[in-house]
Amino acid sequence: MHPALAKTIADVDPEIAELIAKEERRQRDSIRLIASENYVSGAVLAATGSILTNKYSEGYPTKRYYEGQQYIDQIEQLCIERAKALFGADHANVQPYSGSPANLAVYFAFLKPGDTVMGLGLPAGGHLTHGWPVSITGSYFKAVQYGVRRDTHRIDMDEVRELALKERPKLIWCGGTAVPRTIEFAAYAEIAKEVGAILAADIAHISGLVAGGAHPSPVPFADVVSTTTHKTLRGPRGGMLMCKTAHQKAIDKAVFPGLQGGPHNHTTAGIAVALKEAATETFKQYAKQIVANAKALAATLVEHGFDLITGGTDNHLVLADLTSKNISGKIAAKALDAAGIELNYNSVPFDPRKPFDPSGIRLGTSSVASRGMKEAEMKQIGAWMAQVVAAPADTALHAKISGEVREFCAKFPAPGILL
Ligand code: DSN
Repeated sequence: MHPALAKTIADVDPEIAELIAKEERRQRDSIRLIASENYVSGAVLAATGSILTNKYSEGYPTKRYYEGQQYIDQIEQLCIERAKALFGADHANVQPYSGSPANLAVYFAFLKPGDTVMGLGLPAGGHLTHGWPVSITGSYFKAVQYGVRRDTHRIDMDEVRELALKERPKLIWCGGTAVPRTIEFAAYAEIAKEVGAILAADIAHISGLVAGGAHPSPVPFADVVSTTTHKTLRGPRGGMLMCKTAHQKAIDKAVFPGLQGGPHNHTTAGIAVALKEAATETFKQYAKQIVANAKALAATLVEHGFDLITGGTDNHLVLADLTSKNISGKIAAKALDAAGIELNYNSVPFDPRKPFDPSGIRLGTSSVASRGMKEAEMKQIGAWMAQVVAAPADTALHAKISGEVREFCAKFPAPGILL
C-alpha cells in the first residue's frame, strides 16, 4: 500500500492497519498458487481505493436515478467500451458485484423458477451457480448436471448432447472452476442451437487468457458470456456480462433493477483500468506465460509422481489427485501453506471423499506469472511441493522451506505491493 495511505489508516485504526500490513507481507512472502487469485497492478489498486466509493449511481450511463453523474457516466461508459473492444462483444454490462450475481442475472434474464438449466456438476469442475443443489440455482430451477468421462476426466460432448436432447434445458452453462482443458465453445453452441437453449459461457477463470489470446474466445458462440474480473484478467473483485445485442435489454434489466442496487463505481474504475492493461501486448505475453508456467508446473509435478486430472493442462489450472500419495487434499494444502505455498484443497472427479476433506489440490499460475516467474521457477516450486507432500507432519521442514520461499519471492516483486 502507498505509505501515505497506510499512515492514514494507521492514524485512525491501528488494529486494521496492522492486519492489512501483515496480510500484505504474507502476500509478498508466499507463493500464491490459488487458481482464482492474482495481484492487481498499483493503478488498479489505486482506482479501487478511490473516492468513487462515495457515489451512488443506480441505473446506467445517462439514465440514472441520482444526480452528480458527470464523471461516473464517463467512467462506466469507458469501461463498457473497453470490455466490448477487448472481447469483441456486442454489449457489456460491467455492474455485477461478482461472478455469482452475474450468473444469477443470467437466470433472471432468461428463466422462470422451475425451468430447466444444465451445467457441469461441481465435483466435475463446474461452479455452484451452474445448478448445484445447495445453490439457489439448483433449488429454484430444475437443474441437470453433466460430468466428465471416468476414463479421461474430460467432458464428453456426445454425453452433453444426449443429456440436452433428453432434458431440453432452457439454459446451458459451459465453463467452470476446475477445468484444466480447453472449453469447446463451438460444440456447446451447436448443442444449444439444436435444443433451443440459451448458451452461457462462464469464463471467470480464463477471461484473462481469452483476452490475451491464450484460450479460444466464446464470444462468437455464446449468447451470454459471464466473468469475474479478478482472476486471470487481473482486475479488482467484480463481475461482467457480455452478450449479443438481441439480449442486451434482458441482461441489463436483470442486473439492475432485477438483482442489484447501485454499481460499485470504484470497482468499475478498477475494471476499466484492468481492461486497458489487458489490451496491451505485454498482457498478451503475460497470458501466454501463465499457460507456459502451468504446463511447466504440471510436467514437474508429474516427474515427482503426482497424478494430474487429465494428465496435464491447456490453461492456467492444474488439478492433482493425491490418492496415490496417501494424503488428503486438505492435509496437503495446510502443510503447503505452512511452507509458504498457498493453494486450495479441491474435489476431483468421482471423488470418494467429502468436499470439506477431498482427494485433490487445485493450483493456478496467474499470480506467479504476475510476479515474473517463469518455467525455471515452476520447477523449483514443484520440487518444494513434492517435499512437503511427502512429509506433511514435518514442521521443521515446512519452516525451512517457508524461509527459502521468502527469499525466492523477494526476487520477484508482486505488482501493487510496495513493501
Ligand atoms: N471461488 C472461485 C474459485 O476459487 O474458483 C469460484 O467462485
